[in-house]
Amino acid sequence: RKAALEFFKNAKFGLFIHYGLYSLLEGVWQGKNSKPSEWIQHRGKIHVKEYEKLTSKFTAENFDADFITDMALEAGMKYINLTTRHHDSFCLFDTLYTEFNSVNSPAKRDLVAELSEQCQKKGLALFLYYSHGRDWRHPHAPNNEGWGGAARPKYEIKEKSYKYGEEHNLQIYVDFMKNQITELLTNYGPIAGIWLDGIGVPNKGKGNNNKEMFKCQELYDHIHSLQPQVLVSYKQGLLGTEDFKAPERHFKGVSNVPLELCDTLQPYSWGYAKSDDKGHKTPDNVMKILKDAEQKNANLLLNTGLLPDGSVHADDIKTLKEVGKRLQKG
Ligand code: FUL
Repeated sequence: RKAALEFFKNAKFGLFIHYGLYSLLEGVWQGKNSKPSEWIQHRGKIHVKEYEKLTSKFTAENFDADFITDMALEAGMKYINLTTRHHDSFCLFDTLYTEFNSVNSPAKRDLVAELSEQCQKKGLALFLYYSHGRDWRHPHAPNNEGWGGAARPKYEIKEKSYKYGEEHNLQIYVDFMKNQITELLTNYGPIAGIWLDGIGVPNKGKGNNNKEMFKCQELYDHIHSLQPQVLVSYKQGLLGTEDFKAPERHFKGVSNVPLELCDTLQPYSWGYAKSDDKGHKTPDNVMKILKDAEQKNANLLLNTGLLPDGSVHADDIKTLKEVGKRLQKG
């Protein structure tokens, strides 16, 4: 992992991609904007069966890994991080553990496979975002009771597909996540990093200790046993044994491990949002954020929210090209 860490410390700039079923709604549900847009199932209190209907519209016809990787290289980026499975639980890869995935949609495509192939071909490192703990579909994922109230959407009518009380068995969910992470580290060639985005903070009041309940250290060891070079992060650093920290945009302080800040080209959301259409970040904005990151000795993971059809927003393409030019000039 030493070489991987060296690479990461010098990488400086990576592309974050948010894409999933939520992208199809463009941040709007029943006339209301969801902030952020990728939280629309939660914000709009869309029940599991209703949300699932979006699968039939997931065609991803303009998702083009060749184009995306070229764009990242042109922008001077060294790596890409894709949301393989966000909080809504929809997977952009082929998996034995749920039918709720892109291969099973009209797209019939494994987007992780397509991206990994292009990354390998072009020498870009591939990081995989995986929502760890926050899951709005799996029956045994953390419920609001016991996990601070924001784990699941706050439905007015109880979601029937979730398990509650004695029937709820977190271990089933922990095993499910481990199995999927095993798939991600087995089927897609060399992976540079796993970016676990989770509930993270142990819920003091209720006595639930996520670190232990999610068996995080066991998972990290398992990841490293499958691919030793994989860099593991868990947002702010849950256990302190993560290889790097990824605390989002407004980080203050110092870190004892390599740091990665992430920000989004849209004004607010990570997933594509129509209401964010005006005001995407400009090359000037990005250059400033890059400079800030550099001053903090951090990489910048800059996000684009793909449009419903999987294509990149025109403003973001333009901005990234211009940033690449400016970086080359130095
Ligand atoms: C957060 C998520 O809840 C957001 O939706 C987004 O993915 C951001 C990068 O991380 O924790």
